[in-house]
Amino acid sequence: GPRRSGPQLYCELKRRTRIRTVDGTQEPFSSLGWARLVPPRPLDQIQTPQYRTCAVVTSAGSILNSSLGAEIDSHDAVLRFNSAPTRGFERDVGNKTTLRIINSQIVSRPEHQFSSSPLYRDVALLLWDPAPYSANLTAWFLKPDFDLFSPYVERRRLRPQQPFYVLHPEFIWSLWDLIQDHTQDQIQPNPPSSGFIGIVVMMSLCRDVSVYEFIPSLRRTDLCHYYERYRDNACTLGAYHPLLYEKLLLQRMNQGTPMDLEAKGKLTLRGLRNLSC
Ligand code: NCC
Repeated sequence: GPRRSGPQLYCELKRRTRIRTVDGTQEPFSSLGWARLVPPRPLDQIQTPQYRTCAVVTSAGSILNSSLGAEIDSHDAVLRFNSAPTRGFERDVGNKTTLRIINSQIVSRPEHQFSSSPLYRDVALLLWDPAPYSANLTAWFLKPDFDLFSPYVERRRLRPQQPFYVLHPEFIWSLWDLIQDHTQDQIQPNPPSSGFIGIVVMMSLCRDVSVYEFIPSLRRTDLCHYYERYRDNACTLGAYHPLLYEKLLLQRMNQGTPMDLEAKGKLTLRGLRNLSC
């Protein structure tokens, strides 16, 4: 699509994406009684009034030795991803976690110990799975990438007080459409990364969003995650996810300084709610 300026991108994002979760009003979920299973409060009203400042902490290896922990924890809310720990890494990543976005591998693969690990307790959880683009919910329910539905139902029954949502495939794919429409290349037909999904969620919930190490700082490394020894450049540039395109798009929306980007890997983004478009 045509190259849009930063302010135009904000308005496009606001116009075209609305956070949506599976709320039990559509089949097959309505017949399964999900209207009573999901949290009564919609995700975009999880906090009233709105969070003021929010931090998004990616899992990139380049956050090691950043000493960003205190700055990250000074935000009202902090979003982390999948199985990324804080324990033992507080100096660099902080220790506050308000929300965690998890993909369907986390709830279905035994090594993540979803039902017993403290990582997934006392935080709001947002779960997603790469549904088919058609977003036929019945087809998705019968054949998800990884089985997310039974662990979700089980956790809702066990801990009804925990805010725990399943992101709607239409929301995920609306983000893919947006990325595709703002690049010249044909991008791979796979959903955006948890990182991109999480950043847009926080832009909807918060007035200001600081994102750490989505765009790599000068500490850039092929170390995939700060909490593992595994090395692969694809973690930063993408293979399955259109990660490079996600990064180029958000870099155009940065309101922060080049210094912050280089030294902290920090993008500063405005929340969408108070934009006048
Ligand atoms: O690696 P992952 O992502 O959990 O990372 C969370 C988000 O941080 C950003 N990131 C991460 C590493 C890096 N070097 N640079 C980055 O920018 C990305 O935005 C990323 O989304 C995912 O998106 O859900 C993903 O999950 C993992 C894996 O499933 C989970 O960690 C659970 O083990 C995927 N890896 C595999 O499936 C092998 C990864 O592709 C995407």
